Amino acid sequence: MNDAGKKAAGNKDRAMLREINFDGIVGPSHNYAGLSLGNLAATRHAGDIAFPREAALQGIAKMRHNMRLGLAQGFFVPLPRPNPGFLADMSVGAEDDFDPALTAMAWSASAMWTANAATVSPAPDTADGRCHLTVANLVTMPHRSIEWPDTLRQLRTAFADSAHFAVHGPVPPTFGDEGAANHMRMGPAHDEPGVEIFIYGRPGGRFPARQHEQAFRAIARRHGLDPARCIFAEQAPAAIEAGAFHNDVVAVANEQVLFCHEQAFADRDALFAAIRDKLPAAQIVEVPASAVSLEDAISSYLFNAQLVTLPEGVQALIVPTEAWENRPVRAFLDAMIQGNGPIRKVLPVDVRQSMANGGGPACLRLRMVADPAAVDPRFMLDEDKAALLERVISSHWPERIASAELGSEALADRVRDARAALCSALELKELG
Ligand code: SUG
Repeated sequence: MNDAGKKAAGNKDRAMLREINFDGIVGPSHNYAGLSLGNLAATRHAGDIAFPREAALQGIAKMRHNMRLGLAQGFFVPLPRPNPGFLADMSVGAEDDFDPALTAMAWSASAMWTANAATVSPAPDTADGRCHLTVANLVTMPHRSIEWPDTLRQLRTAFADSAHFAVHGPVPPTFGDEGAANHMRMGPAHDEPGVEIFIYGRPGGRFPARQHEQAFRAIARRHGLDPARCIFAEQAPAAIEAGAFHNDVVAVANEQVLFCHEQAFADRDALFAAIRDKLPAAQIVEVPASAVSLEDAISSYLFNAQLVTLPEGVQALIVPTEAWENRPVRAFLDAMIQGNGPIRKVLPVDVRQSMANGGGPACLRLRMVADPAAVDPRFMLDEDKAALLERVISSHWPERIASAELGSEALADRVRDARAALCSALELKELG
C-alpha cells in the first residue's frame, strides 16, 4: 500500500485510538549501583540494599491504580540479566577477571524505565498513518547502552502488526538518544494530529547532556512528521546541572496542557510562543521557582508525573508520594486543585524503590497512542493478568539484593529463573 493508501486506512482506524501506557516490570536484578552520573537520587542511594520483589509489586500496584481509573495499561518484561553478551564483550567473569563496575552494568534492571525505551509518534502525526517508534540508543550511560537490542526485539513483538506500527532501529550512536523521556506531544486530543516537542541538551556542563538535537531531528524525519508540527527546543543547562537528566524531570504534557517548571527550558518564551502558534488552545501551567525551587522539583519528582485524561474528560496528575510529601510542592498542588486550571486531580502513587534510582511514575511508562486491539495481547494488562504477575513476582523475585552480591553465580541463576518464569507465565518464550 502506498503512503496515501496507508494514511486513508489509518484515518479510518483513528476512532479506535487511545492512549496506552506500557510500564516496565521491575526486573529481578533491581539494585542500587550508582551508575548514572547526573542522576542525583541514583548517586545518593549507591550501595543501598535494594528490594526487587517490593519494587516490582509497587510497579504492579501503580498499573492497577491507573487501570482502575479507566486507563488502558500495557507492560514490558525485564530484559535478560546479567547481560551475557556484555560480560563476554568486556571479558569480565567471576574470578581474576572480575570487575565490579562492569558487572553492575551487566546486572542493571534499568530497562524498567520504559520512557527511555523509544520515541513514539502516533499514527495521526505521521506521513504513512502508522504509529512509528524508534528504539533509543541510550549511549550516554554504558549500563543503558546495552538495552536497545533486547528492547527492540520486545517492541517488534508487541507491535508486530505492520499495518499499524513501524518499529525502527536506533539512530547512530554518535548521537545520543534517550527516547520519550525528552519528547512531549500536545494536541486537541490523543487521536488527532499533534504537535511533537523534542527537548535536547547541549554538552559542556557538570553532568552529561544525554539527548542530542540531531538524534531527534533524524527521528522526526524517519517518522515522517510534518516539520510544521515539530518543535525542537533546548533544555535549560541549569536544569541539567540541578539533576534533571531528562526533560521529564521538569516537564510533562498531555493533550492541550503543558505542566512545567519555570526553569525547565533554555528559552521558555520562544518555546511557549512556538507551542501557542501551532496549538492556539494550549494551556501552560508553569510552576514558578518562587513557589517550588528547581531543587525541590527534582528531589520530589513533581514533574515526573503521569498527566492523563480520565474517562470523564478531566486531567489528573499521578505523582510520586515523595511529591505529595514535599511541603512547597504540596502547597502548590493544593492551590492548583482549588483553582480553576486544567489539572483537576492529583493522585499519589508509591514507587519508592524505583524513585531511589531516579525513576518516578513517568519514567516507568512508555506512552503510546494506538488501538489496543492492534497490540499483541500478551503485553496488555487486565486484573487477572496483574494477579498472575503478582504471583510470579512474589514467588520468584529476590527479596533483597546488596551491591556486593552482584556477580554471584547463585544470584544470577535466581534472576534468570525468575525472568524465565515470567516469560513462561505470559507465553512470551520467544523473548527468553
Ligand atoms: O537512566 N537510573 C535511570 C533512571 C531513568 C529515569 N527515566 C526517566 N527520567 N525517564 C537513569 O539514570 C540508575 C541505575 C543504577 O545506578 O544502578 C539508573 O539507571
